Amino acid sequence: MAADLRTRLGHVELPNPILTASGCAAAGRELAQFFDISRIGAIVTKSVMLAPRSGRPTPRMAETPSGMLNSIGLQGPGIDAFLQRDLPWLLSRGARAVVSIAGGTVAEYAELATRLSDAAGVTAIEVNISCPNVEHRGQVFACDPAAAAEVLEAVRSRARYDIPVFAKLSPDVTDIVAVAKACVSAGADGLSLINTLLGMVIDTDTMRPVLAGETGGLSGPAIRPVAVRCIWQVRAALPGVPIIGMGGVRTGRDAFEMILAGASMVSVGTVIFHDPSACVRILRELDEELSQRGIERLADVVGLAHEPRTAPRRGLAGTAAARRMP
Ligand code: RRO
Repeated sequence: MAADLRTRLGHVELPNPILTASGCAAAGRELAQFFDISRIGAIVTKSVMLAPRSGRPTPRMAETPSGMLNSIGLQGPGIDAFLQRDLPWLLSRGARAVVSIAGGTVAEYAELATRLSDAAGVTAIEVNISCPNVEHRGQVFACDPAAAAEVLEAVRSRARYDIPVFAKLSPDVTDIVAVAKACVSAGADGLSLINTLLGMVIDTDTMRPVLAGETGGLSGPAIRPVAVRCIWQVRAALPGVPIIGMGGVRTGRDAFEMILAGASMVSVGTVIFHDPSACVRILRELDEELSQRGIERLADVVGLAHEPRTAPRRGLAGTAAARRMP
């Protein structure tokens, strides 16, 4: 690697900023046949709940222009099986594990945080308060700043002090900055931006919704500009708060765009379904994007797009990043 890609997940240092996106690689096992999963910054697991859950009925995936809809409905093995089987396996592979958690109540999130804190080897907790595929919108805690804060406060107070806690937010709100501020005030160490957008497809032959669950979460390149906008707005309002950016990243250049907007880590999701080794490819491409521009350290360009446009468009001369360079 030519550039220094180290980054910080709260107070934890990662060797590089490329992570999997929750829900797109289960607990990492499927990806291990394609690449060494310890090479990327971390595996972010599918959101785990207290109890095993079979999820929504099928069909639960639909292709859309430049994206896809999913209506999985939080399928998973539950925390006991995760702790007995999946976490030890991830650790045995030398991977860093960011564990995504989801619950139907504040108490469930708190219990999950306790269980994960009792286990060894959890790098961070991503608190998924924004799953679109739940029975009631009232369960989407990320749609209300006060509800979001309640969950984050409960998790932060139960999670071991050395485990960073990130809140995963929904773009389906009028003011994502208000939700972000509420989560950070409640103790979140960082923010994951963004979950999928609520969408729907109707089959014009059957004249019925394609998904059995009717609505689903829209992901893929179609949502990348929405993600970049959310990262930008939150970075502008909360410049010191680490952001994991995600939403339609397919290439190293896409990841670089999110970094310029303010993300210091980037999760890769939907592209994994047709390119299972996308994470390592994107890592290599990001390194090339930085090297081609003479950028030696990733940390120097996080949020760079917020600086006034005084510099040549390519390169760092005249920017704060350049002034920090030796
Ligand atoms: O399981 C899902 O249906 C799901 C979740 Br938990 C989520 O956070 N986002 C999404 O698009 N699907």
